[in-house]
Amino acid sequence: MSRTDKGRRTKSERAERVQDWEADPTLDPTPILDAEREQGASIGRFNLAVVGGTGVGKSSLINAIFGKDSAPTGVGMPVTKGIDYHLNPDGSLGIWDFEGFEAGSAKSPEDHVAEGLGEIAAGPREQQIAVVWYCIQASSGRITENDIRLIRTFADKGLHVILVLTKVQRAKEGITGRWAPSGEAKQMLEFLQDPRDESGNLIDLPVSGTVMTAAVDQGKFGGPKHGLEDLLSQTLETSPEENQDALRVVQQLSLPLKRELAQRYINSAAASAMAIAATPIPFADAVALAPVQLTMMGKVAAAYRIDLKVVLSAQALAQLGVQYAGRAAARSIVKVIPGVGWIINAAVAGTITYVTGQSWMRLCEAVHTKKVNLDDIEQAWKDYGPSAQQVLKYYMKFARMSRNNSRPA
Ligand SMILES: Nc1nc2c(ncn2[C@@H]2O[C@H](COP(=O)(O)OP(=O)(O)OP(=O)(O)O)[C@@H](O)[C@H]2O)c(=O)[nH]1
Ligand SMILES: [Mg+2]
Repeated sequence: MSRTDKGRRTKSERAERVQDWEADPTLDPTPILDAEREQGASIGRFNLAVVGGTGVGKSSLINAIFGKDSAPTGVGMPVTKGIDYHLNPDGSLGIWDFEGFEAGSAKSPEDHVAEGLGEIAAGPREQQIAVVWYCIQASSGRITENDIRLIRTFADKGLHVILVLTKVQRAKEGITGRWAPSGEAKQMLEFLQDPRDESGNLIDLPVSGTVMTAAVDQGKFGGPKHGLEDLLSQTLETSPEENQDALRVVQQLSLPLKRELAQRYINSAAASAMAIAATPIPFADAVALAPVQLTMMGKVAAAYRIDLKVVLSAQALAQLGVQYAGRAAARSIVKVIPGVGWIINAAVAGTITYVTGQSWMRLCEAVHTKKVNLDDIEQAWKDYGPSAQQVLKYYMKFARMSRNNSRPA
């Protein structure tokens, strides 16, 4: 009985307090935009070199992994004869297109490539190649000596080469029901497993990996498209660490890869929030957490390549800041946590920041996949905001974590 009374009283008390905090003129949402811009700039550009004969399916692969607006079309910036550099519209992807030279000209293809690579290496830092896709159409059945020399040329310059077999046809195996390469692709695979020249000597083929792909469905005799996730994950593993986040951002094929990055920003924001509230802060000062949360939100948006200035009006952006960060968010969450009262300690600060980040990440994902229009932020927050269950779950986690942190070593 007294318990119910107490609960009711607290609830109405809370309702009164909430009124004062509804309008929060001190909350400035610009850190979101700043963080988004800075993050975009610090992550930088991913540069991919693509080598392969005309029509082998290079553009189709690029489209499949980086989205429709990314493949080289029209004229790029010719850097050296036969080697073009193409940038996507927002400058997050650079593609070095090695295709405009042919065997039989005055200079050998490998001399040509070596010279081009020298020029690229001497060029700006933001244009340096992270990884090379050497594309060969599987139906050719073999790798030519010319291919082998070119692959060695890239490797000699310290670049990692992924051998990409394109238009690989597959058929379902009778017994296992698994898809396996068929026709010439099968022959090619057998060759690659033990590459030998005509006299039976092992061929030195300095590649970091081989991927079998089909960028489009190939009907009855070739099966559905395949190998794209594999190409993406090998590209990520093969790229220098300093380029990996740029790839996570610019690729459009895998949500988990973006989530990995966003989750890292959320974890580090939650840790900062816990540090801010290591000495508990009064609830009325919850706005002290806003910059951490808004910065986190800007970074997460950048991971999904959402240009908030484009998708949101100034008013919606301001509303977003209030909705997700500072006291309004703290209020909606603290209501759910039992017995914390009106003090924000490390566990509460960590929980608030973490669940806000998770909700925002899910919302960004929905915008990225075009399921949601961010301009309708109020409705979106209703659908994607944290549930009471989630808040409780993470509060337990953060409470445990902060107890462990405060325990003497
Ligand atoms: N069967 C099949 N066709 C494909 C595949 N990938 C691409 N194609 C087709 O092959 C043709 C050439 O593909 P592109 O992606 O334009 O090849 P590219 O290497 O960029 O060609 P260039 O830029 O002209 O050198 C197009 O008609 C594609 O639809 C595949 O995996 N299987
Ligand atoms: Mg092309």
